[in-house]
Amino acid sequence: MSDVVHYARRGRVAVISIDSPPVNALGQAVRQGLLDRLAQAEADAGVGAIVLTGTGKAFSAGADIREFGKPAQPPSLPDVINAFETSAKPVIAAINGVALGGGLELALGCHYRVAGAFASLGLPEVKLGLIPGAGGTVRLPRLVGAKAAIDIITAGEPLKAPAAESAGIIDRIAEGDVVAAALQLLEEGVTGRRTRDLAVEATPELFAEARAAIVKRSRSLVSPQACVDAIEGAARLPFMEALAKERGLFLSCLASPQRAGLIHAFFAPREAAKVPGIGPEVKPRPVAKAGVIGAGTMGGGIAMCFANADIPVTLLEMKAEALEKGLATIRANYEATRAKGRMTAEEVEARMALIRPSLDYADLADADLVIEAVFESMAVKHEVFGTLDRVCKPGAVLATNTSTLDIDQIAAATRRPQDVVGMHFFSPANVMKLLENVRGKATAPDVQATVMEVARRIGKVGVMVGVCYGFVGNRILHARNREAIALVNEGASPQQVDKVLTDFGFAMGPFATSDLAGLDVGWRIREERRKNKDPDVDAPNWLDALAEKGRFGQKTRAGIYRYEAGSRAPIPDAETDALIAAYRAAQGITPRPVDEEEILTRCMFMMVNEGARILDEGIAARASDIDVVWLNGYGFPAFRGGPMFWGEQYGLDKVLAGIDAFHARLGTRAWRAAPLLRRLVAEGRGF
Ligand code: T1G
Repeated sequence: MSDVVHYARRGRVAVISIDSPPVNALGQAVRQGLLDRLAQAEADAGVGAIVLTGTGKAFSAGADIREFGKPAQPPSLPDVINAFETSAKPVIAAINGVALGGGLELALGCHYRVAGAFASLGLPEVKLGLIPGAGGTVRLPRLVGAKAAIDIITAGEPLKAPAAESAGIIDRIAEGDVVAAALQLLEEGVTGRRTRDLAVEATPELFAEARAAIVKRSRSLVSPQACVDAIEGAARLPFMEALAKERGLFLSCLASPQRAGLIHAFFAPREAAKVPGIGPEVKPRPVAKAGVIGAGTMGGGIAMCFANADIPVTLLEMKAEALEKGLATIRANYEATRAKGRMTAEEVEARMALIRPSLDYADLADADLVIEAVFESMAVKHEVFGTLDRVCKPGAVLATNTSTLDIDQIAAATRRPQDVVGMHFFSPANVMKLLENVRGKATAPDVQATVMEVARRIGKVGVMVGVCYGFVGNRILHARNREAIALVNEGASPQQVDKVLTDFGFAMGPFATSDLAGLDVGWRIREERRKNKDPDVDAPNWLDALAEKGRFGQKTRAGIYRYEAGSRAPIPDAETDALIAAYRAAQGITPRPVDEEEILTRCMFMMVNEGARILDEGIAARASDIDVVWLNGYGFPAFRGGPMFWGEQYGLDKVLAGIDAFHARLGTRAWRAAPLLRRLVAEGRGF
């Protein structure tokens, strides 16, 4: 008999509980165990009713995602759920924790649902490029109506128990033990009903409206539309036919490359959290108090991350007006959230109270972690870290938010380089999910464990990378953007390049993004590197010419594009075209037509090649870590899985052939194929 599904008798009730840690995923053994235990209860004359529940933190997190893409093994989940629904004995689902995807579908197949107050329930399949494939699109509309079902299923967001009760997904919320509550309900004579016997309410125009809304919201994704098709089937077809239609749509989504990309994007951050060589035996240092130096855009956002995680944080500035300005920006951010109804006035005050303003380094003496977010100059970093070395307690973690400077050089300004680490946040720091943690040569293992744990506590996706110029994210960004500029030099237009990459799935193209970030940021860094005679910095080009004219982008309403007052819509600008033409003439370049295929492959192959170099140098531990950085920090379309995953799906042999062809034609060092790529193709292996 099954050891992942238990059976117990409580009087005349059979209690069936799923026990397959960590999340009671409905893998083959659990599905078979459920059927076996149901048969046991049905055959037991002493049993008058059944309670189905889970052990641990989950009722069930749904289908076992690791099984997707592998040959299906019986019994299928729809068959298991149909068996529970058609049981002659009442079945109550006692939802003890998360009930997601197939887990909720299983509960929807039961005759009555009682949930714990802290349970969360949802059908997140659309986030994996799928649709609910075990009756969710057919049973949920019968309980909540087609409109609400469309909203819940196409969004894929979980609902807390109270919201699930008012929506009609669950029948009751239990205070205390849910199994006891279910037994009590059976005592009271509750028997419930079969969801399949209920009708679906839907207005004729509902589905057309939903499809139109989805095109606007997620134009490139296939599964949201398939969700609406399945729910329309539930409204128009008899129950079993609607189930069959759902299954067909589910299987077509399962076969789509988008599913593969989105499931890769699901597992990759979970893998990234496991830093090779930093096992569970390496204990993070305790972080009960934090400090941030610099109350500018980055510093303020970082301080909010800690306050949002209930970690007291001291915010240090050198000048009172800079401190007041920083605090005012933080309060304005919170007030904006409150105005959207996502925070109360009390919560705003509680967060502000966790941020202690200071003008005195001594206030950082008892901080467990200090993050520096000041101007990007090595001289300034040295001064700050020299001071931190003097004032901070032994064992404090000293972190820098630099995005370009060498962590080892910064650490050299202290007598404790083992306590120095990079914590590279992305703007706006209180919003962007990615935290690129950077280990220096001397960074201690427990310091690495500490910043990965801090990432988890402040709700960030943490990735540990090594030291090189631009770390992982910016290094690949620079390589890609350099190629985008080269394409324009040769004849493409900025808007043509941006369109190819937004059609690919990016929210914005490289040039519109540069205008958003500000052309002055990159220009000043390049000027600083030219002043320091950095051999790798590019010669001035038309982008520098734009910046020299004070065209910094959105903030000056003119950059590569121009912007109408109050609008962020990029408008191609003749002045930019003229500057590009002048640059080409000065370089003796005769522009040529550049097609979309060339634009896409040059930008994407360059990213894959630079990623392979990063792996070769050990700057990233896994190709999927590079994907996590780009998915969570640079808006890489999740359904593509990330640059490295895309390269593998495209075919590394084809990518290598393309790189060699571009190298033969363009001859630049950047187009030399990474040795790792050549090795993998030769050995027929992937990343
Ligand atoms: N299948 C396989 N492994 C899973 C899993 C799943 N459904 N859910 C989690 N894991 C692993 C995860 O990789 C990690 O492994 C460990 O469990 C702990 O997870 C037919 C088609 C439940 C809210 O989309 O949202 O049902 O890294 O680190 O932060 O219609 O996991 O330790 O080796 O995330 O506490 C739909 C996915 C499936 C839910 C817990 N279900 N899971 O979060 O822990 S499709 C989902 C989650 C489906 C049917 C369809 C979260 C969680 P490792 P964790 P957590």
